[in-house]
Amino acid sequence: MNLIIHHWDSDGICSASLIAKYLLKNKFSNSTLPIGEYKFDERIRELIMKSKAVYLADLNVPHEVERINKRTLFFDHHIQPEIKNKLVEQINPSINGRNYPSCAMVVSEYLNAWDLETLLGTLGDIGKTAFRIPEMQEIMRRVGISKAHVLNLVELIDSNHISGNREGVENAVRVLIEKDWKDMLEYEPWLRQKDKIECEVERVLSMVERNGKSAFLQFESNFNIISRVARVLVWGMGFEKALVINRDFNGKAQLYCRVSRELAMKRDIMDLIPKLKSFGIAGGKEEVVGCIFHPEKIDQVIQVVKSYMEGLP
Ligand SMILES: [Mn+2]
Repeated sequence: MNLIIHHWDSDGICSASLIAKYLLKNKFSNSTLPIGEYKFDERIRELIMKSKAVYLADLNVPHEVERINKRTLFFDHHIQPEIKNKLVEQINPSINGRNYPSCAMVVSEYLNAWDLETLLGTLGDIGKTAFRIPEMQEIMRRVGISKAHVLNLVELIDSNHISGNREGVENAVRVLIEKDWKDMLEYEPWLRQKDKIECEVERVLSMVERNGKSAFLQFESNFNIISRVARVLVWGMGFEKALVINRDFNGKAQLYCRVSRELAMKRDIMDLIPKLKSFGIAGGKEEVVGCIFHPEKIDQVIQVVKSYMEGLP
């Protein structure tokens, strides 16, 4: 069997669907990684062992790809080193310095197949700016779908990984292949999931501690909603600074810091990243910094970040 391993987000799911339809004529099985973890688990390793060929989509895991011992086609758009494994063909324009907004576009170009999935994957990664790309406008005309419906579909597709539903992510590839977009908009499991996410976001937001223009929020949830919650606090509720912590995201602690655009223009918060790297995996850009770390370090991390935030103008 041909095995597709893909990222859990809309771009990964849509890329997998394009590969399945146009390259594998729907003869495939598919799997995603444990949500939130950029490494293979036992289940993935076993599936690779049983498969004839492997297809990878939108998964920035070059260290894992180096160790695959099957013929592999590796589609991606993340900046990553050239793969040395002779069994792997790497299709990634970033190797030649070309930036692609989505893996779905890399797959579409390679297969010369531009479909609704190309649009849903691209929108998932770069948001509404995708509507400015001429190829995306052409797809919308051909499919006859509105911007609002496209946005809604992406939200439904992403509801799978946001609610931590690995099986849902994997099923979504078949849903995209088998259902027409109007039916997908009414697909019950996705609608229910989206409702649950809304409720969880509401529940969490009710616990915010206000301190002038700063928000501090601690919660426990196995939903991956931390970035969304921080956006609501700053963009929606008008806080200048937000520090959000999920104390137990499937056993790990997540931290997310966001400041308003105005504040970030005066003073970006990127120098917080090296401070957090000693605690776990950290990254970010001008106005947002995130970190994943072991829960026993929570108090220490909060102390560091709180005093950093207080020192901002
Ligand atoms: Mn992507």
